[in-house]
Amino acid sequence: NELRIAVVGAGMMGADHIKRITHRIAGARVSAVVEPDADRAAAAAANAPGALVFASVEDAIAADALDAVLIAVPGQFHAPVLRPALDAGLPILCEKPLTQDSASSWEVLELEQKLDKPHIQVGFMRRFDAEYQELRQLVESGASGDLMMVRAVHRNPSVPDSYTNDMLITDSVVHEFDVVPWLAGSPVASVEVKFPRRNSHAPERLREPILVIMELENGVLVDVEMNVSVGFGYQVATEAVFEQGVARIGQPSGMQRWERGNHIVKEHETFVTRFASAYDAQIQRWVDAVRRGDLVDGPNAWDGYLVALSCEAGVKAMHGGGIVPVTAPERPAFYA
Ligand code: ISE
Repeated sequence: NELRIAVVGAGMMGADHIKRITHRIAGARVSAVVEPDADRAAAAAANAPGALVFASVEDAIAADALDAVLIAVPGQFHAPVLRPALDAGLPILCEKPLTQDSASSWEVLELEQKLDKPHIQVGFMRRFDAEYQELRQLVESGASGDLMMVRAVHRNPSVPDSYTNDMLITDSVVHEFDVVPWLAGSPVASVEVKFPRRNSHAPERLREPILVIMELENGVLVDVEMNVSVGFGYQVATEAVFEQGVARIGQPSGMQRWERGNHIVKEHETFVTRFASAYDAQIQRWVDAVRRGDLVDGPNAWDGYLVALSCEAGVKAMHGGGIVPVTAPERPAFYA
């Protein structure tokens, strides 16, 4: 009983997931590629032997061409795919963010709660990165004392033309809004945004880099350097400051060269390679969970909703809102 997955969206992430499922994931195959752009669809489907191509998820559902859905269209198009997939009672892996604002995320939660149990896993893949997992274990063990501060850097060489200023928060810092509370075992209490000097190499529409300061409910203070025009490579690194120690993850670990008076370490250039094994682990565990009937093994739609609240606070803070509190309603028992 191989799981038949429909991949919705054949852009960079969708195409990467199609190859991953075809070549590296056990127990599943891509049975449908849902993509209105015919050229893109054909190029992606070439990596998925036997997959059918559909222009909409509704068409794929009507043709009974799938057992589960992987949503990899841009964030603002998630809700229109989530609704029919939930109506059909399908297990879903939805790339981040869940939806583009907390009101639409809440509507998704309401729809999901009509089902017998959570059906949506959200693609916050950093939780599946081996070093992040090791750091979380260190926090939980207390071996270095209590965690006091988290210093995070999130650097992209460049961003596509479709990347807007608010996406610094909603498309990029969105990852820290999920992974840091998960690491520290405490939700975000407030968000503030500061502006260093602007990078003159940034596209004109972007006011970046930005420094995002989050305070967690347990008092841990977090600073995130969000910087998307660095040119030299892709870096996601974290330093965790404990009472009796410091831990660092995400340091460059590629080939080292000594040459003409320099020591060079190869750096990643894209998240596709930096997080390749995290994506592999995420999809494999999701596939295994769906085949067992558990449907979710990782961050769920409630986590996605909490992140949407933090993103809203972050966008408000970035637009001059000062220190913006994040307040969440009580978690429904459905997500316990
Ligand atoms: C992109 O959408 C991602 O999810 C990457 O992980 C992140 O580093 C990048 O800034 C986003 O635009």
